[in-house]
Amino acid sequence: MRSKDRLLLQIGSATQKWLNTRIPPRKGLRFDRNRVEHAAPGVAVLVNRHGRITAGPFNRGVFRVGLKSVYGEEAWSQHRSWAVDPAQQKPEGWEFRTEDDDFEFIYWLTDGCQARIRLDVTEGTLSTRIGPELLLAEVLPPQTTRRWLLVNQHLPRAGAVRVFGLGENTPPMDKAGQKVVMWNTDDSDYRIGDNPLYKSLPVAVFQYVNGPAFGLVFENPAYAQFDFSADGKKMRYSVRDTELNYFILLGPTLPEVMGQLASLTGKPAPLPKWALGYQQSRWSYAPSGRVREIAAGFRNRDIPCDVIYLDIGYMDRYKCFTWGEGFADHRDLIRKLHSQGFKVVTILDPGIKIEPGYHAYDTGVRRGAFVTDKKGKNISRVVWPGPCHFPDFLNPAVREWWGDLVRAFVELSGVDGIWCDMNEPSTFDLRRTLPPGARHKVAETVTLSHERVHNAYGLLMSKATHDGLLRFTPLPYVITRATYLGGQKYAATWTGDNASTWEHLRAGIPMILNLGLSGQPVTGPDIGGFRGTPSPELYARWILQGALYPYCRTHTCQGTGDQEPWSFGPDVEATARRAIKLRYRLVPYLYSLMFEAARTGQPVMRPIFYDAPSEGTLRPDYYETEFLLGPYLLAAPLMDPAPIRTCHLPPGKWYSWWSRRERTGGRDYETTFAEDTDLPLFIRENAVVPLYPEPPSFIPDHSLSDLEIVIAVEDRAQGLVVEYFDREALLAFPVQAVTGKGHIEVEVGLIREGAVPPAYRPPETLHFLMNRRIRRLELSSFHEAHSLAPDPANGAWTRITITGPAYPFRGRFVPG
Ligand code: MIG
Repeated sequence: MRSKDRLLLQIGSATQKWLNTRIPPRKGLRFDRNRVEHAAPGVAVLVNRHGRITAGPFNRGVFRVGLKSVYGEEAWSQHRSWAVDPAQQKPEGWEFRTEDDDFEFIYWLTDGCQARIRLDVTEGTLSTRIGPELLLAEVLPPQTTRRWLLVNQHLPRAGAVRVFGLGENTPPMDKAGQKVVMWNTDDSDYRIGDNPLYKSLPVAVFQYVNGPAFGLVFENPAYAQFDFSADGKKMRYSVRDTELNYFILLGPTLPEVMGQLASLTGKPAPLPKWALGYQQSRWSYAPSGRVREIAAGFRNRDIPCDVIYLDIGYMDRYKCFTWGEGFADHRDLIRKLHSQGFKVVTILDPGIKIEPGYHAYDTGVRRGAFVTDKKGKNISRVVWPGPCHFPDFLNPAVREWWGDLVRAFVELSGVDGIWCDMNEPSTFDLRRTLPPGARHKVAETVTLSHERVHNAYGLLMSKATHDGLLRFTPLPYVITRATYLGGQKYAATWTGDNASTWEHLRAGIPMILNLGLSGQPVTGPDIGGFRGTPSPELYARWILQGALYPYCRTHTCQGTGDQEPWSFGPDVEATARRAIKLRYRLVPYLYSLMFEAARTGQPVMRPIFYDAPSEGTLRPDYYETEFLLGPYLLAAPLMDPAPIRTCHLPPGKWYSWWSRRERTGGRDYETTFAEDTDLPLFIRENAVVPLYPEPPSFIPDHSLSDLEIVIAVEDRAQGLVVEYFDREALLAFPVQAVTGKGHIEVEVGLIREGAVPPAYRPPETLHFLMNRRIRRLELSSFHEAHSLAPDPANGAWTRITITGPAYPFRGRFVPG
């Protein structure tokens, strides 16, 4: 970038910060001297001079606190919650006690410990004990000013604690000592350390070293700020509004915190299986002939790819729901790409060009679909198409209108999914978003100012898009840049305009991990970086680790060099092919992880301390540069051009993916090039990892005839191989291998629920790869044939093939 442009950008973003960021007051009026208005096992309501406190269990392991001051405008909570589904409120499993003047809510945690949340009536403060230990306490009553609510939390429990989550943020991953702002912002030149960015996920996850984990979730879409003390033990949350719901997620482990978060804000939407494939994008592939070339490039070079993105260049002068001159043949283009096994995803921005005669504009004006000023006049701001109006996604009727536009567009063109961009919302002026006083109509007679709902705008654009597609396809595919608490119900996300630098490569893993811990399981950065052109070494390293990201897409800005896997010479092309083929081998495993995310809210990519929060795993040098893919794989990618690094393996036994050599966990290792190749990857003991035996060039929508299952049994290996699922239907194999006296008992069952497409047949042939020398098989279920042979990569492992029907399967593997 030229230095003049850079300077302008810097001035612009400083002005934007000045106009949009707020300094919260240090103190306000205390919500103390309360009177009990209502007290029952489900909820206690306290009132004081300045407002009211509502406290009670939300559901299993989740406690809710509502604060509402008497100041300020109309309450949104009376009308809607955009993040939390009140239908999920089932205060089961809680007991209620009153003692003196105080109330106590009691919950038994899964580890047998008792959690007690005590509400001090007079002070209006809460304290949470786990067993005898005080875990969390409010140091002061909640406070209010005419514009703000303030909550101060203190963690009195001894021991070191780290603070994770908090949505989209650059390293360091641990937010202790930091200020984190929630205000969706299009910072198109973001640096490491900058915040706020595009998304607001006010979820703080506390993890003690060798101790419990718990979470705090703050529900309010206005401007908010978290301030953490250097030791992570004091936290202040300030929100520029006069109402707030916050929630305590009791844990006491990280996987349970994630389950509680999903029960509170919703389960991630199942995505179509092809969303797990490699995706290719640039701003912009145009005209359509260029898109055909790119598609052919993948197939001719034997590099697997599932999705090609069309950025704003496909539109007629950037008008949503139109096709420009270069894409007059778009229906033919999309038909052709489909025939080659590609899916096509097109971008949509919220801004609708002001142009009478343009259908989206005309119908929008007629329906009163746009955000207005106080006088009811549609607000105009410049974005790519020129002056635009902005759909009021807060209004359910407008979401319906937008959903109709999306559905019609997709139906006519054959497009497979929608990419929502610029939905912070972003505008081309100094403020770079809508004015604080703009009005949103949240119900027939109620409007709210933009500044109170700003962070929900992108979420509701993705919801409108998702719901529109849902009328057309059972498994919508939406990816969004801006989102808010609960966004996982509608869309996958990416981390916006990163840069083609080593620093940004290193930010990728921590960003995905914290987004995952904030409830967003399918995310990833632009591989290779958006701003600028990566060096061949940088792209090679990036595609190697990127091949294992939950969301795997290369994308770049306009005006940069080519950024396809083959753009960096034959060596990098070969590396990219190998990396992407590894991903395609892993698709059955990734699909099972997506299922787990959709059912229980577990992130696809997890920090190495996820189920072992030890001193060894809770060191930033390791947890920011390594990751678990689901429960069973650990990657320790090379983060710079050097071919060797040190990594830490959590306790237990591990095997190198490539050499299958055994490693003992709970230790640091040097990865040696020859043994680990350029992507150090490890399998955990007791793993069950399903694979495609041969990587396909795109993900088929049926199962393949063969499936490979890696079983690294120590005493009991368990897993679920998910072949097919959507919202209602499931076809899966539970796999179990248990070591007995002189043999290993192996079982593969079959689960079928709901209407699995009739053409969907489970694989005929199963290949097991087991971490033992196996001499013979004793099979107690019927099969046509079986064979066994030492694994060519490592003779201590055995390959076993069972031919049709491969399930249900039961047998003994006899080692020797
Ligand atoms: O003002 O559509 O983050 O991925 O290529 C820039 C053009 C708008 C920002 C997105 C980026 C996309 C670009 N967009």
